[in-house]
Amino acid sequence: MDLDATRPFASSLPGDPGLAERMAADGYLCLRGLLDRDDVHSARDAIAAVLADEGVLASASPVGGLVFRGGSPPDRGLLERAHRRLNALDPFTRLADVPAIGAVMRGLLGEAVTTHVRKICRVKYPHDTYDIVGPHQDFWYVKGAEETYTCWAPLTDTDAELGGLAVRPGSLGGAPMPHAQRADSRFHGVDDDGDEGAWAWSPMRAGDALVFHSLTVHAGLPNSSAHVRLSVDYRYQRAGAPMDPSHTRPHFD
Ligand SMILES: O=C(O)CCC(=O)C(=O)O
Repeated sequence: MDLDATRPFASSLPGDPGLAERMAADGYLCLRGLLDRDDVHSARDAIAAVLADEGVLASASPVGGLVFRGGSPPDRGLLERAHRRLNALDPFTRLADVPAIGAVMRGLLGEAVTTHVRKICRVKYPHDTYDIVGPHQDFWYVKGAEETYTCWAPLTDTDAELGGLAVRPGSLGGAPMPHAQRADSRFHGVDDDGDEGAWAWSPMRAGDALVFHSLTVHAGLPNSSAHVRLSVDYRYQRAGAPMDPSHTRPHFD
């Protein structure tokens, strides 16, 4: 995706009473500064310490810029082991339930909101295009209730090189779309019509968050930097609504 051709995210203010209407129109909210940067940095540091310990970073100092050690991306065994350790990190799991996200979710879903146990720490290695999630709807993966929202937040500032997430505004309102296995990625996705102007993307700062509906088409972007990209995605739905069993267990469980 040519990021120069995309439009910038429209920002929303966390306390705005019109957030639900905005979500209905655009399918996403870009909430600048929603999260406390200290909380985000605590999650980043805890995750980076595990990655440094697993030998993935160039520097044993976790915050040494998250520079990748180079060579091939970690193999599946290391990935699974690392993710099991990441799932147990308190600053990573706690961030999903901070009051700021809770208030946004209650505005969208009503008072009784459930956070999915399956919280995902995305570790995107430089130039590992096979691990890039192309255009897709989360509903295809999440199943359960269509009225599920994802909160995606970078744990470091992101720019065009680091990539981040792009969304296709207004794609909400449609039905679940068919997904097919991509030839060039380990993920399934939807066909994209190639209209880059229909996509939104902007650089983000640690503390910013994107919240989107499970039917909103969005895409992870390639990481062409020398750094590992860290982000989290957490999911929320109405308490009591159907939930796929895979979302009642940790990622890589
Ligand atoms: O972080 C990424 O690269 C992709 C994340 C994503 O697609 C999602 O949270 O649904």
